Amino acid sequence: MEEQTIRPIRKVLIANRGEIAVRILRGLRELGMRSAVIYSDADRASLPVLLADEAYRIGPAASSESYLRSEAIIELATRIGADAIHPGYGFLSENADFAGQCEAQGIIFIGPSADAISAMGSKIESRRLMIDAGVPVVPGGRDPLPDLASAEKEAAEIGYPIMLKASAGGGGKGMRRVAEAGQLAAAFRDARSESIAAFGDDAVYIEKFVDEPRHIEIQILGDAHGNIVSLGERECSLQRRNQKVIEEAPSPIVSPDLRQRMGEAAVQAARAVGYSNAGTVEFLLDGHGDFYFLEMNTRLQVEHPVTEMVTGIDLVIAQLRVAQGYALDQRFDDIQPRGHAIEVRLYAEDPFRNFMPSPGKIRRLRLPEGPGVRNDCGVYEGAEISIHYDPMIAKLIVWGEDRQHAILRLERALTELRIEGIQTTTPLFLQILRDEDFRSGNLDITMLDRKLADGTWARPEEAPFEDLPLIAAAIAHSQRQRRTTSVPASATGKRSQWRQAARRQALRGGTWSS
Ligand code: MV4
Repeated sequence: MEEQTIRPIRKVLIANRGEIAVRILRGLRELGMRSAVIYSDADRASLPVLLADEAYRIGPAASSESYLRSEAIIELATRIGADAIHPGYGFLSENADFAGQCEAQGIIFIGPSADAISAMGSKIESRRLMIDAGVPVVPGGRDPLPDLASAEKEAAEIGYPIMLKASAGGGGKGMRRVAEAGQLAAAFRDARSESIAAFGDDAVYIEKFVDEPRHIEIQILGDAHGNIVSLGERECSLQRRNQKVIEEAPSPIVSPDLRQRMGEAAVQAARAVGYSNAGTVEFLLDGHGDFYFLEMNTRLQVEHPVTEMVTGIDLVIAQLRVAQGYALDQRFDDIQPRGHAIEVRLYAEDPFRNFMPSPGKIRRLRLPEGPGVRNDCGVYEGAEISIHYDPMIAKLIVWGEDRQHAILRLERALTELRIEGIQTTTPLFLQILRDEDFRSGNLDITMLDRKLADGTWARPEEAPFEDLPLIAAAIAHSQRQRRTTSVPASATGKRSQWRQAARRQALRGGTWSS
């Protein structure tokens, strides 16, 4: 057996906020490691600050003056004697300079090497690496397009429709679908200027357009000894503007054979950049069952819990172990999913008003419980949701024996959930779960936008409001106190009828019950 050089981690600085900071500190506590968090002024009274062993103010609310202050964060880690920094997702998690600076200062960056982050940060570079490693990529160009003439030539060879993509892109920025040759000139100009504006880089290349694909990603895990394993796929096709809404594992369409092949491709992809720690390889899967490398996310992802639920592996603990130098053991060989997990992301947004942000105070919070239910929640009742950060406040994850059971369980859990004071994406989930296409597993990346645009998923008819009786009682009470009127006896009887009806309705799931 290969000798292991172990660098013990005793204290970790969590350079993040919200639910992922809570998730990470839970893992730390289970391993007996001390947790320290940074917080901005907006997060002084946040849940991670309450739960962590230590908490340090890092700056004002704006991310650029707080969670993105890489130097201040590394200095703090050194000052408080943290052995490692966990970046979570977003913020500094995919910043190669930050990862490099941590290592240069003798602090373990809980993630891959700076070189691996940087190689996967460039789409053109990662595409080239994947082609050389034998990982299938979308048919298209290998180099940035120097001018319109070469774009026209390449596009004609590949065949329309094509996609123009910014090498520095991600999240769809600098991306243009081009249906025919006549549209290329304008699209080329737009993609370039968008990429310059967003990334200070005008490198753009061409891919064949893949029509109505699914987004399927493979969770991988690598150690410091060159071992890399696949933990199976997640189905993430339900998203809107690169914001995922529901994720599940396994994918309803992926067979054991396809899982094996995608897993091997993902491991190849990770191997090509000497990957260690947790990472995700994103693929497009087309209608013929062909899959193509899209990009690699070099961090722990929001949707990691669905993989944890079906594999039984705690990814944060695995991250902490491999970051210390421990090798992946036989437990990680040939992992197969057991049962089915679904995650919904609770955003403080109104899903039926173009996902308008809904900041404010959480006046009431009741989280679902019971068999197979997991809440990864970053807030508490009474907390303020500010406009400064990502609007995702919590994730609800369920596990079931199979997909149908998971759907029923999620419906059950959602009827227990109450969040008041802000709008959330919850009412949308109930509609999705009752959709025939969703239930049959017939998903693609255009589905969410399509069903919102055509009104299939729309604001439901006003349900008999569960709190109506309580409000009526409160009004009656205040009127009694002011000795203006008294409540007639008949109203009391009515009130309890309303309450019973509302309760029944709530238990059945409001007006959407079928
Ligand atoms: C594509 C594509 C179709 N064909 N590339 C969107 C974000 C970026 N990461 C890649 N994206 C896409 N690339 C080709 N050649 C369709 C998308 C796409 C998409 C991909 C994954 C999940 C959701 C999506 C929504 C719209 C478009």
